[in-house]
Amino acid sequence: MIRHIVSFSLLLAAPLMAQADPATDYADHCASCHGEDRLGGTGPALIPETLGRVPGIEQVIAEGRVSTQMEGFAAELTTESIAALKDYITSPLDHLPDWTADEIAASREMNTDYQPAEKPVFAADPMNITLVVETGDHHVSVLDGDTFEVLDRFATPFAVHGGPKFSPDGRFVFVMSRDGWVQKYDIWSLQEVGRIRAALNSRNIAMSHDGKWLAVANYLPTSLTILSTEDLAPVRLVNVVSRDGTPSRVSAVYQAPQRKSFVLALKDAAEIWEIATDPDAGPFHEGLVHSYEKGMEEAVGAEQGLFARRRIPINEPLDDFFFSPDYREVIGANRDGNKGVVVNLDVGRAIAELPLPGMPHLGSGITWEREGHRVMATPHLGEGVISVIDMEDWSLVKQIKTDGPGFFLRGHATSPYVWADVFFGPNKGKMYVIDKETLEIVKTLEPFPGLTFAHTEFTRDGSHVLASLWEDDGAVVVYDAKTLEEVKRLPMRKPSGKYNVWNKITFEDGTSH
Ligand code: DHE
Repeated sequence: MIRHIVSFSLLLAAPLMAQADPATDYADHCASCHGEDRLGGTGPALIPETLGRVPGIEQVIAEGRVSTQMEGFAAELTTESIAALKDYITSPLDHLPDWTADEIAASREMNTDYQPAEKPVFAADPMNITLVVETGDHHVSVLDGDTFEVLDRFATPFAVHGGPKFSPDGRFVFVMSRDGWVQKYDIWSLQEVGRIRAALNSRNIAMSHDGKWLAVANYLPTSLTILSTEDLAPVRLVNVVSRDGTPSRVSAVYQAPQRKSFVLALKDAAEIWEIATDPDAGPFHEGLVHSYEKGMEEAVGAEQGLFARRRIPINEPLDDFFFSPDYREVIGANRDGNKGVVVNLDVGRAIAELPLPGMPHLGSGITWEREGHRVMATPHLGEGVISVIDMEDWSLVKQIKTDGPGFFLRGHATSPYVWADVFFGPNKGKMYVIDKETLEIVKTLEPFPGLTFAHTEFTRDGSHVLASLWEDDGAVVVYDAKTLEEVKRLPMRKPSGKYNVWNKITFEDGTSH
């Protein structure tokens, strides 16, 4: 009889153990830190928009994350339950969540220990500071650009993405995470000033020409949040809806300093938006209105003053912008990733198309002078090629073949070379040094074959180049920009982007903006 009961209970237990219930597991084990709605709490949001780029999710659920409050659940959850939980948290939400102006304002946390220093608390050149984003454990290292000493290492919100943005004087930096958190850090004082959650899922940030406003481009909700850079207070929440009433995600927002505006790439609408960052000299000042073709005034609307918005209708949604140095023209990539469209922002319409198959990554584009012409170069995310384009007539000068698709490019006015990585595929350890005149690869560096070696940044004077060994036990490798020899290796936790204060605030040609 006893034997009978045991085998009966085993029969019952087998299907029960196989039956994973991720919603209950989520509520029991995850909700207290990550929010009942998966939109984040003390832990990051667990939604595909945030997790899409995070490798090894099942391992993190099972084993936790070192140096964080994320514990492992291998003892409580079966392998099947962990797999089901991973599917659950990487599935899209069944509704579009809101994040109201009040919720944004309530999320603001200012650092009460913050003491603004009167001058930098270090002897290093404050204009030659380079920040290294370490995605391995969500920190930023503050490097002295001359000695490469780490002056500070501060914790950031989870999953920082895009370039941090500096105040025009180079003193403050603003860092954004995919969860919509924006953090303000004082480089002189080496202290965090505060942070605010501008949205639930964001793309990037842009600083206004005068340093007063910071715009945050958002996917969730479909909005642009404008913050005061002074105290991070939200000053405007722009609901992004196309002319036909369709809400649109904002792919990215860009600073257009000469135009005194922000320019927005919209993911779901055939429009480019421009938002004035100056009450008197926005996109609608007299000179520009005169240059509109007949009929364009209607499309422009009558908005005036600070944050006035202008819509520029285009034929199809464009993403991933690159601007001419005078910010009159923007090149965007179409959704199919097979062409670049040049839009003149003054006249408000497309003026040229470029054959750029293989998903050009225009946001990483850089420019330089070559044989009396200004050229721009862009890597392609879908093809092992770098396209070089003449910016006067928008013709294709050359396609430089590489051993795999790359992500980032960097140059410097003082350097005869452009540095280009391979980011995808078996050759992701390769870094090319390309001659700006001949457009030939002059050297291929591969110090860690098979490991990702990507993204470069020059020091202020262009004498050194920093490259990332993009691995958990990674490093920033410093090269002499002339001899192309390695001079130093700094251990870092999965370093991604690096940003030199001077190169960024002076809009150095060789850096993407
Ligand atoms: Fe980025 C910049 C969009 C995936 C690391 N990335 C940018 C910018 C945009 C963008 C619009 C410019 C913002 C700025 O600096 O103001 N990135 C996208 C995508 O659409 C894409 C392809 C898919 C996505 O999931 O968003 C994408 N990006 C990635 C990654 O997978 C990378 C390699 C790792 C990560 O951290 O997510 C990555 N993106 C970066 C970095 C920059 C960046 C390091 C800043 C480069 C710079 O030098 O300025």
